[in-house]
Amino acid sequence: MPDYAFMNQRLFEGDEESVARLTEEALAVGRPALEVLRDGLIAAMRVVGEDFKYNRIFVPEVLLAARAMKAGMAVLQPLLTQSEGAASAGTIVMGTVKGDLHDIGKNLVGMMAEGAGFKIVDLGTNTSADEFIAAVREHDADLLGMSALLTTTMVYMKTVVDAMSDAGLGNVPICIGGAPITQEYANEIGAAGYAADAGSAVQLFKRLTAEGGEEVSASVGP
Ligand code: B1M
Repeated sequence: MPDYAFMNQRLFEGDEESVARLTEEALAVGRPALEVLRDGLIAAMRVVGEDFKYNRIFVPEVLLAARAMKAGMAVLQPLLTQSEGAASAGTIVMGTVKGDLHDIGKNLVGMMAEGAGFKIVDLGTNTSADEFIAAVREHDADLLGMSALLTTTMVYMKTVVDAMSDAGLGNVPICIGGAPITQEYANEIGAAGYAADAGSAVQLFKRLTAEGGEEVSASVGP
């Protein structure tokens, strides 16, 4: 059994080489990728978030921890994105909204959705409504996914929902997520769905693309 507490500590300290190596070692002894992700990486990031909140650590330390988290995610990526089937489940345009640079959660959602057979068009961070709309049109997307981690940037999701509607793309289901997002907020801004984590986001995407955008939510899985 891998020593996840040790791995958490290395991530907390921003030791990306150790985190990558420990991730590889956990996989090598047969631990499932989702377990390594949940217990080795996400658990540590939760502590980083708490300590950041209470000013026990600051942006430079959080940046290092984020880099270490990404090093672990890079090791897991081939396993998480391994597609379940040959047929494409649909195309999803995804991005973090304007003003927001957080991308770890969005990347995780993208990887797991890719693993479920979706084609992901990742617009990265700081994405404007115009960029979302252009990408949805260009790729004839089946769904638009938005992520926001700040209470100051989540409000931009409504701007995008409204702009999509004004652009005649109101039929494309929009799914939102990120730490401050709730189902109530999704309802309020007219998004088709909300998911609390990457595992439930994939279930939600499957339902939304199959059902053509009914209002649903999900909150199970890693
Ligand atoms: Co920032 N940050 N940060 N930060 N940061 C938070 C979000 C914060 C909650 C920390 C805190 O105070 N406890 C706080 C926001 C407070 C608020 O708005 N109320 C905060 C702040 C204040 C800031 C700055 C303003 C700090 C500053 O400069 N003074 C600044 C803003 C920069 C900007 O964006 N303009 C900032 C900067 C940064 C770093 C750059 C240092 C770094 C980001 C690095 C990166 O992403 N490349 C960072 C980090 C790492 C965090 C915390 C610690 C961790 C976020 C993370 O990666 N979590 C975060 C604390 C927290 O969230 N509690 C914090 C792990 C990830 C797996 O979870 O992203 O929630 P998460 O994703 C989950 C779900 O939310 C969901 O599934 C994912 C996987 O399970 N999900 C979706 C996400 N997107 C989804 C989309 C979907 C569906 C589900 O559908 C499309």
